[in-house]
Amino acid sequence: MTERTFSIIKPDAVRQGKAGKILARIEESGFTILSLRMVQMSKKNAESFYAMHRERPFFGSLTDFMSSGPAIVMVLEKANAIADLRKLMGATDPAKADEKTLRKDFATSVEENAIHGSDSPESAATEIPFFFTTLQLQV
Ligand code: FUP
Repeated sequence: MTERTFSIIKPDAVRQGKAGKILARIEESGFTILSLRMVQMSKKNAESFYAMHRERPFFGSLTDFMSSGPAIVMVLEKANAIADLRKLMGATDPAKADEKTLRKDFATSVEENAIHGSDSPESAATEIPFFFTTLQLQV
């Protein structure tokens, strides 16, 4: 069944000029880019996006980082998109990520880890409309 997921190429990867290579790997893995744009989140935007982590010790640092520069937000489509993107991304900590995953190849630390991908259908269903309107998803 075709499925949609939400992804962010994070500010570290955009700053380091890795966005093109990451997008190419995503496309080569069979995802269709349904909608995409560059956005610089405010600290408040990042705090609402990561609200589920607000009690965690890294929340302040994570939201500073996520609002530190432009990111690329996108909606991707393919069969099994949510699980397959998580597989392509690799573990949260790049030191633990498998070979040939995006985080192994492009992330620098557990915080500056290059890419976000929805972790469940429920997350995708809230994350997609956080950034994209229905109109922006009509292709
Ligand atoms: P993931 O789903 O792999 O992005 O990981 P989590 O949802 O567990 O964490 C969300 C983001 O918080 C990670 F992408 C990076 C950040 N984070 C830290 O900065 N430090 C940690 O110890 C864990 C996560």
